[in-house]
Amino acid sequence: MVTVQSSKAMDAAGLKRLLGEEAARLGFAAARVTDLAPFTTTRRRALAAVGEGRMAGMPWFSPERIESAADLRRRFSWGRSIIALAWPYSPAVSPRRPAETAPGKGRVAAYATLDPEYHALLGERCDRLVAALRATDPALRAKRFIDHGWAFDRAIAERAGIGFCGKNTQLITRTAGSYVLLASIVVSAEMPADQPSRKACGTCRECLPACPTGALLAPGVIDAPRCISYLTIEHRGPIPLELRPLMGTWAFGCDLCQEACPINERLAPTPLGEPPSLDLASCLELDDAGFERQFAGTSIHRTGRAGLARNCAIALGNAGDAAAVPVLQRAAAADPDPVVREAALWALDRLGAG
Ligand code: B12
Ligand code: SF4
Ligand code: SF4
Repeated sequence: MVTVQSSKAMDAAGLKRLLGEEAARLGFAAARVTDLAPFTTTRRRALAAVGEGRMAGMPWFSPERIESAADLRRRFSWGRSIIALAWPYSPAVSPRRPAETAPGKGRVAAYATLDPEYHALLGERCDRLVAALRATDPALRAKRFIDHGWAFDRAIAERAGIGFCGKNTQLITRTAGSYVLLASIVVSAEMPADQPSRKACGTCRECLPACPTGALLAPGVIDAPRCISYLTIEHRGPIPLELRPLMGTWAFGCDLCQEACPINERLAPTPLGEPPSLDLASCLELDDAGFERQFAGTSIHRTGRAGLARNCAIALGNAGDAAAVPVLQRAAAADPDPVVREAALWALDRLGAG
């Protein structure tokens, strides 16, 4: 009896070793394991966020999803372990040295430079990881989650000890700071669970005032409808007038609360040579076919043509460069989407050319 138990324990430990080796070989920055116990604190926080309107505009982030994500055993009764994975990416700039964009350019979140875009990239790597584990046990069952809200990726990573959640709500790792994307895989194999990280932000609060829209209401608490990432990527329709001047030249996503973080100064991967950017005028003038040609298969595709054009019009208004007046006038008169026409009119007004 004793022999059987210890050999089982060795199998679990061996599988976990294989997981670590394969994940590193595939390029993950970290791979750790937690169990399927419910995420009661995150469930409470997520329900409060929805109830208090801090997730407004994302109806897919529903109480049904929250309940399912909070207790993955409900849908995956065969699950015995959750694998938490982090994929590193390069920041735009050396952290804490804010990126300057050239005239006419709009800023783009650094994760959007991953090619292929990260859902496809991480999906393929997760499948290869599962295939390696399955080679030891063809009956192994697995279900992967990448970002879609049916699993709490940050809470899983936090409990598995991949890092801790900072005051900017980002999961901060030892290997790549907060410049990681997360994936989670429920598997039917038993593996020893890792311990959560004991690190925390301490007395630092630098990210809170770095947020230009005041979306970080308090440590760990975000008002998503005020976040530039939400406004430029998820939000459909006109952007609230009072937030537009605060968005600067961000055309897709926002990295400011990561760029402000001193932990990233030490731990983030080597920055990209140049901050990723878009040519605002040419993106404002794209038609549907041009948008598809330029952005199909990239993260930026998520905005749709009109969403990106709206963002570019607002960024041109905020950039304060009168050279943008002609392109804004053309968009205000002729863009097929009323939201883009209105954003262009707003930008012209802001440039004093309305
Ligand atoms: C909805 C969503 C958004 C929304 C809302 C963000 C939010 N913080 O909830 C919007 C559109 C604003 C957004 C923006 C971004 N997102 Co997003 N998003 C998600 C998504 C789909 C769900 C997040 C969720 O469940 N939120 C609900 C709350 C309760 O959960 P949470 O933030 O994960 O909660 C942790 C902390 O906030 C903290 N916490 C929560 N409440 C409180 C309260 C107190 C008092 C305390 C102390 C702590 C605390 O504890 C939780 C973990 O235990 C996840 C993918 C996923 N399925 O998990 C990606 C995800 C969180 N996003 C991600 C990224 C990269 C971003 C952006 C950086 C993109 C960009 N560059 O533009 C920005 C960052 C903005 C920010 N500061 O968070 C990554 C995060 C990677 C990381 N290192 O953390 C994820 C995990 C996607 C992925 N699979 O990689 N996102
Ligand atoms: S991503 Fe930008 S807008 Fe959103 S919370 Fe961070 S700094 Fe604020
Ligand atoms: S800037 Fe400071 S408070 Fe904010 S996440 Fe980084 S360490 Fe934490």
